[in-house]
Amino acid sequence: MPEQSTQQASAARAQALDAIIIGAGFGGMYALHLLRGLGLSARVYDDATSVGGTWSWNRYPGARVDFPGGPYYCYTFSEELVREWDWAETQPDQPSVLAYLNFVADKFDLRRDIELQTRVTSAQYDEAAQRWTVETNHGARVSAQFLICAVGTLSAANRPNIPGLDSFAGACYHTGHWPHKKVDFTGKRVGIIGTGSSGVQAIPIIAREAAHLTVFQRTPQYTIPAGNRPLDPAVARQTRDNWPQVRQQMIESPFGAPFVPSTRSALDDTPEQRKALYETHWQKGGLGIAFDSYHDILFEQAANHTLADFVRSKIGQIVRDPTIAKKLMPDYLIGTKRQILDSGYYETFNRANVTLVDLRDDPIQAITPGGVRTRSGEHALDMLVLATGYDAITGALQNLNPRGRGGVTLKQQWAERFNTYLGMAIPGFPNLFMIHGPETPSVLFNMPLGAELEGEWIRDCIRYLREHRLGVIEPAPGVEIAWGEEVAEAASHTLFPLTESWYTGANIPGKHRQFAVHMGGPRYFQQLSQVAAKGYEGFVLEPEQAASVSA
Ligand code: NA7
Repeated sequence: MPEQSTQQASAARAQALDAIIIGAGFGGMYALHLLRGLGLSARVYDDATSVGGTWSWNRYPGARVDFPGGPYYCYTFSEELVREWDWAETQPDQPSVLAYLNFVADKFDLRRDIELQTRVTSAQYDEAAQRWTVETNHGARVSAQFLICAVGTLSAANRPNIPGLDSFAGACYHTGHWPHKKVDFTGKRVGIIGTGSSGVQAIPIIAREAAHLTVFQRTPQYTIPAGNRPLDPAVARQTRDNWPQVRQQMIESPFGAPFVPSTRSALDDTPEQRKALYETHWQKGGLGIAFDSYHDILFEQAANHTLADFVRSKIGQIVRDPTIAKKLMPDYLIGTKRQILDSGYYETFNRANVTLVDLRDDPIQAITPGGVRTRSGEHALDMLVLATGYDAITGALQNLNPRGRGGVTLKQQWAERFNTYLGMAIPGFPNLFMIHGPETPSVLFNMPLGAELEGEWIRDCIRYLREHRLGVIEPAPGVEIAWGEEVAEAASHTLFPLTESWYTGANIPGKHRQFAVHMGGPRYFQQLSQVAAKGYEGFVLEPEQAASVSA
């Protein structure tokens, strides 16, 4: 049998669907809902025990939405859903968001097409059949015309390569793989490595429970009070009553949040005026201080320094021991690492049972069975928390490692640098779509809303292909280069690339440096619409083979 026919026969033997979706978080769940709306057969696979994606995995103490939360961090497509769900707080905690996503799964009857605790072990494109064949760890073999990767931007945990880590005798947890049962720190000597969003959220809570908490800090962080509070019923009501306008405002705002961007430069004001404005935002809490106070905080170094100085002065006021305060003071450009929101983080270092180890002066040499050894000596520990982050944005896709045309794997394709078209598609990987892929606004936009807009674009694209009897969509040769240049160009107008962060790939040893986020916000989504309006400009479309569409 010629090779092509063998492949076609083999793909045909696999159970046939229209679409396979990997990931049951915000993006994957909505993609399923949308594709069902087209009358397509689709199945979602997820390794987790529940729907919810990152909200199913990140059960560490203190995990909360660190974006403008209730009532804005949610699905926006259904006014009925918006009316049915009450957010209790402005910064919903992990159990609330997970409960919400479970509610959504039930409301839209999603579960019958979601297979949990099921890992996709291989995904291979069959060129002759114009289909993907996917295998799972339970031995299932399924084929589909479309593969939608909604695998999450912060889901491939970064387990640090520290000598002796496996030798630690006590319990050791990564924040992104937290046990489902409550972890009891009572009476324990606990160590935590990492002071990103996860560490900063967990540290105050663990400190209240543990006998002693040792914080191993490599880079100090600017964090802003979250200002979490019960959601004002009047705000909730007004938002619901004006939902189409609120939604539209979020779609048009730079970060997908209901901010009205300021038109003033930080340098237009006197130091006293600036301080007064920053103080107002600080007392209110939330990201407004960085994104809403002045328009140039993330664009002009001099403007940025004014806010960085303000936050450093706050650290100096809050933390009683000046030596500890100094160790907690960052010197990078504020906002250019993931901006953190906290609930009592700096205050925690006034506690007698908390020790800060500054790894810049006192690096970790090894983890031992009994604790963490730094240059200055051994820190005896019963429990260890790794709040060391993720191989962000590209890690989960590369772990999935689909095989595209010619059997080329994604790891091979992205060995030097990742390349995409619109952040939605990858050259050489036909009929594969990503939600929150690299080179989309993803983590710098309201993620549920971004996932919706991307999912709707994919749905419309698939409808177009079906209507025009097209079997394949794939980026045209070279479009990824122009797209990469555009993403880099958009970032270059901001201060983000000047700081080593997981946006640039700097947090993973050996990972190449490439800015992974499209900074265009609303402009990005307009571009998606324009590409669609021009018949999927920049893509090569191929006619349908008889075998590509499942019966
Ligand atoms: P982050 O923001 O990547 O933070 C990871 C932290 O871990 C950060 O402080 C790192 O220091 C530190 N880290 C990583 N590796 C090491 C090693 N080997 N030694 C010491 N310290 C280390 O991840 P998060 O989970 O906190 O945040 C992701 C969240 O962003 C997500 O959950 C959302 O809430 C938004 P570094 O700064 O690299 O020096």
